[in-house]
Amino acid sequence: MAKKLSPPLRRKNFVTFDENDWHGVIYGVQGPYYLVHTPQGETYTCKTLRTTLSENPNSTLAVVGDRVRFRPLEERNDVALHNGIITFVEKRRSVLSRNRERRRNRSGETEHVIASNIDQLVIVTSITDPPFRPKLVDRYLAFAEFERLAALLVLNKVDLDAEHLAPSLLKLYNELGYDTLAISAKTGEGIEQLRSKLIGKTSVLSGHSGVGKTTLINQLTGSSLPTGELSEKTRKGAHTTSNAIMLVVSEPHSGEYGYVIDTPGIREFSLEGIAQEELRHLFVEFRKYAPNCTFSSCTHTTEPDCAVRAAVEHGDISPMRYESYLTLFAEAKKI
Ligand SMILES: Nc1nc2c(ncn2[C@@H]2O[C@H](COP(=O)(O)OP(=O)(O)OP(=O)(O)O)[C@@H](O)[C@H]2O)c(=O)[nH]1
Ligand SMILES: [Zn+2]
Repeated sequence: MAKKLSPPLRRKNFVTFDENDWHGVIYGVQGPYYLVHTPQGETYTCKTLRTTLSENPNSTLAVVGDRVRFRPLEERNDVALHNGIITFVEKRRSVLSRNRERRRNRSGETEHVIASNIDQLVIVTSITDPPFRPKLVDRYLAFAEFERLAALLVLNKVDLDAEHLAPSLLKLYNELGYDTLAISAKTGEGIEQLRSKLIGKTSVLSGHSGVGKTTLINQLTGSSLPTGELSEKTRKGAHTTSNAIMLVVSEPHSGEYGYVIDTPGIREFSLEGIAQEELRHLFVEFRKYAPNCTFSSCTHTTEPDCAVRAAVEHGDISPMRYESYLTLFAEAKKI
């Protein structure tokens, strides 16, 4: 028997969480309003109240990606700016936060969360036009390691790969343990495989300008945005406020779906806050060799008898990856 849901509310004051409140996921933030997507594919524009409960103490109350419980308001007319109240925010599995120093701010948060419950980082690159940028890719991968996020490397524009660069790049990153996929957002090659890797998950999209993210998102979402007009508005809003916005990517036959977060602020995240000392642990292929370095504190840059550098010289570690490491190491802060 279907579980009974809370009846819609007449008045929005003094609402407290009820275990029959409805389930939803926040997919966008517009000023004081949260856009909530339900498992049935409906959307509600909700507000939080002082009485809203949270399982995430000292953190941003509600962010994109949050699993929430809410109560719809009885009247759904065009005059009301919102039609639901969030009564409860569930515990976050993971967070992407902007300020790593976690300084206290005026609202008393100890961290400012941009998005939550993320399963994977999708790094979109192009094989050519613009050229593949290994240092940027390795920066994103180090970030994924730091945040303990799974990473998926997408090589776009395979239709332009006259020099057949894709196979060796895919092999390199695959052997490091990262999931990879070659696609063409233009011809549609690999798009369905990518779609299946997004279903049932929340993914954050990253990649520099011109690699084809917008073309790709258009291919993947088609008309599956929760509500076209509203989402278009929030997308524009996101550019000025850096609020995250999630898009729904669905599988038309099965009705299964996943969420993709595409936000300028997240696209440009950096390794700011990651110290040199931490960076050496974020290049996965170093882990096998590092215990054989003479110094346990070896940074694999200038120390004598460095097993990582020896592995680079023997061709066991990619020189391209090692170059990326040196660049990121030079940028990272000493502690
Ligand atoms: N040949 C080819 N061109 C592509 C492909 N994907 C995208 N493009 C083209 O690449 C250019 C940039 O694509 P966009 O989708 O705007 O790239 P973007 O990553 O969203 O760029 P920003 O909006 O600047 O972040 C456009 O001219 C696209 O038509 C592809 O798979 N093959
Ligand atoms: Zn070393």
